[in-house]
Amino acid sequence: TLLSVALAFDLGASSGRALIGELTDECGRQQLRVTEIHRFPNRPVQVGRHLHWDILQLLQEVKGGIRKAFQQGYAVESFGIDTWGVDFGLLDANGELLGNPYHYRDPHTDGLIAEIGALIGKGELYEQGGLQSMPFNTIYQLYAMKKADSPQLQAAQTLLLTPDLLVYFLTGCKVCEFTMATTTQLYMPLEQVWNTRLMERLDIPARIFLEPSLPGTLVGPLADDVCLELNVPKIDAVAVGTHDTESAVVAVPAPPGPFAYLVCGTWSLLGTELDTPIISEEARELEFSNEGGVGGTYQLLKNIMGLWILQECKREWDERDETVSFQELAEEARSAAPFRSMIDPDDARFYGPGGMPGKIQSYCRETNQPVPESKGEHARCILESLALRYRQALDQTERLAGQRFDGLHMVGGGIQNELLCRFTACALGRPVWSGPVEASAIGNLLVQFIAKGKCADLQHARRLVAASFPIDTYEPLDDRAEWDFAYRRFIALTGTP
Ligand code: LFR
Repeated sequence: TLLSVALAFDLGASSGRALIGELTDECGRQQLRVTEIHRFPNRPVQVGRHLHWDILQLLQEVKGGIRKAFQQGYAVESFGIDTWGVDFGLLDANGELLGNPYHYRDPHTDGLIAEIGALIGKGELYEQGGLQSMPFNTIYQLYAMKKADSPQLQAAQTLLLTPDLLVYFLTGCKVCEFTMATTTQLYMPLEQVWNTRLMERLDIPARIFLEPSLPGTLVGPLADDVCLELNVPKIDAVAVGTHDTESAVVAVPAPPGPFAYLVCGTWSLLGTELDTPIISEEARELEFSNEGGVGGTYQLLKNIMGLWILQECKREWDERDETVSFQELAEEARSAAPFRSMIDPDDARFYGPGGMPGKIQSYCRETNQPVPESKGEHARCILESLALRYRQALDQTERLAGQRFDGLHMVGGGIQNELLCRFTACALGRPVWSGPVEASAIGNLLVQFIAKGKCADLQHARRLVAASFPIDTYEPLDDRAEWDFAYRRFIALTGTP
């Protein structure tokens, strides 16, 4: 029997998708069945000096997904939207969008980590926000606008983070979902309030921030004009764990008890789930984030540059008309020589778009290593370096949380790269359990089911994931000594054990 049907939109930095989730019960055995009904590219647009999201196109695709769900006969009861963190739109006093939202890789935040760090004090910033200072954090974006005397910021009445903005366009209801709020670096996770004093000191208007709503909050029904336009009934929007990373963590099929995970996509988020933030001296030195999660959790995690580096290489090669698929890249990496050269994936040069193969070459040249020439050598260098970085981040997570983990759960689109999963198991010397791929969309659906009382809690949700999706296990191979040796080289290169 069919217990409930929900619709999830998961928007990533390069594509978005809509998935139907059907919660079923066969003789007391509950399962979640998901079907992808819509997928679309997310193409940022450069306008003058700025890089923007095409927010109206994204809205159009979300509307298209809602229409398709009903056209295909699904009796959808609710929908939820999750996206990447930190980005936002500003509304004026009439509730209209002011300008096109900036893309988090817009260079207008260059240099602002140092500037705000000097103004406020790095220690104080960390003690209050509990976040790794990343150039894209909302705080730096708003400060960039303030420094540019942005008329938009002056006119702004309300700030809506991307998922909340899309939900607002569809329902007319304004909320600020909690997990996204905690990515701004303007929220205080220990006190659980906005950091209005910090806003004042930076001249960021406190009036634009709404009181956060917890994941699972019912936002409101689709607006009448949207129902008319799409010819669909008035289904409810649920504020899920609207930050994609937090939705993905909901879908980690871990049994009860502490576990370590890696959400693997454009970014790699590696960490563990806790009840309270850890804002210690050591956490600050290692720059770990405490992000608000679903169900009263905090996620202690490290943000690592991730498959972005490989995606950018591929984009460059495709543009040079040397088109290559991720599959082919993995094949070529497999046959390239092991441990020839390695990079620190978090070196700042890899953050911005463009020229990625050249950046890898210059990094290797500067660090007196053999310079990768072929595509396979580049890909091997990236994948091995990421695996080594994961080992380092897992060690650090264990130290901070005072836990030892038997293995690592990997979820998200990046796990389709089997070589990366295998390298990670080898680098860790521990098993990797991979799956599900569509973790964010699945977590999004599960929070909708929790909101409607169809699923009890996080533990129930994770049992459902384990019962519904295949999980692959990668065991480390017997090349331990080589990986240990490579790890020592990696530590010497990056300078932080
Ligand atoms: C992953 C993610 C990360 C966040 C980065 C930028 O998609 O949401 O958690 O740090 O994107 O928003």
